Amino acid sequence: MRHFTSITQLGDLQKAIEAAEYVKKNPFADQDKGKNMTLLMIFFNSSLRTRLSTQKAAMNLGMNVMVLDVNQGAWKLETERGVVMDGDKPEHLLEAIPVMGTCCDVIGVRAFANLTDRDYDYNEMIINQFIKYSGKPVFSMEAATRHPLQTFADLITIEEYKKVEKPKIVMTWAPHPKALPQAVPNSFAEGINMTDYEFVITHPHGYELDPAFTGRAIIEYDQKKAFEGADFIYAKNWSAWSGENYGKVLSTDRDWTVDSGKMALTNNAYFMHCLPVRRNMIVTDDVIESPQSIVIPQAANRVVSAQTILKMILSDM
Ligand code: AN0
Ligand code: CP
Repeated sequence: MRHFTSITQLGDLQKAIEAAEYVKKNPFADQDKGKNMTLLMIFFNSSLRTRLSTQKAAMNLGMNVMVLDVNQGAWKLETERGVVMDGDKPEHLLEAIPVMGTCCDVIGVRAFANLTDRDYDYNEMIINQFIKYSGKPVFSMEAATRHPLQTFADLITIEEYKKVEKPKIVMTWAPHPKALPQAVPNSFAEGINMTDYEFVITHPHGYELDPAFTGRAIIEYDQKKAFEGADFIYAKNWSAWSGENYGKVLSTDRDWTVDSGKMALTNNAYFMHCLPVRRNMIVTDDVIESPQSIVIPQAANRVVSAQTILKMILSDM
């Protein structure tokens, strides 16, 4: 694998999960693999987990790591071609990217959707330019439409906790005060669609996701009905994807918050969230603190996810 921008690039998911299990048991088995190799992590947006887990993963593989926060310390970057650069951005991505490529061997990029122009976001303009102009393997640390390192960690976690062959997975929209991208739910849906698990997505009307990602998922507008018999509840907020409403917050209705009453409808489901999570908006304190909440082991699997992917990239260089 040269670039990693979508979970579907893993091909054989079962094999990838086995590779992850090996990495989890033997975190320092490949200390020489990344020797004299440098990972450059580029952040256009904030991060706690992705930053720490990807850096830790690279260190476990013996890599050197550099982190660049584009909006703090680096020159502000223009991303549009053809713009007369008389504003506040002194450098263009088209020079910055090849220069970044000269300083490293592998590049990780975090560049969220701007949520104003759907075509621009869904064409993945930023990460695709890194792929085109850096000359190096590039992987996504959450791009405009997907967050595959998160999805891989989610799938590893479900594999570890599932009690039946084909668990019922329910992804539920939950309220949030700010407009968030669709990257995490898109990517999670893409990942679950690679399995034969039962898959239900529940959200208020108007929050339909791109069917290219939701695929075979059953869409259920009644959240309580969706929760019945669930083995895993995967909560996430996202902004609207459809048409004119793209990127908008249509509802902050706390009737959609995941609480213990709704969890009682499930098959004693595990509660998952990619974090960061807003308590008592997305999920109540008691649910996230309950023994059924696996958000911390889920986050811990981010190191395993990143290390497995980096190892695959290094193996193919
Ligand atoms: C981001 C999002 O929803 O895409 C990152 C999640 C990993 N969340 C926030 O900005 C709160
Ligand atoms: N889940 C996740 O990617 O978290 P960060 O935004 O903190 O990296």
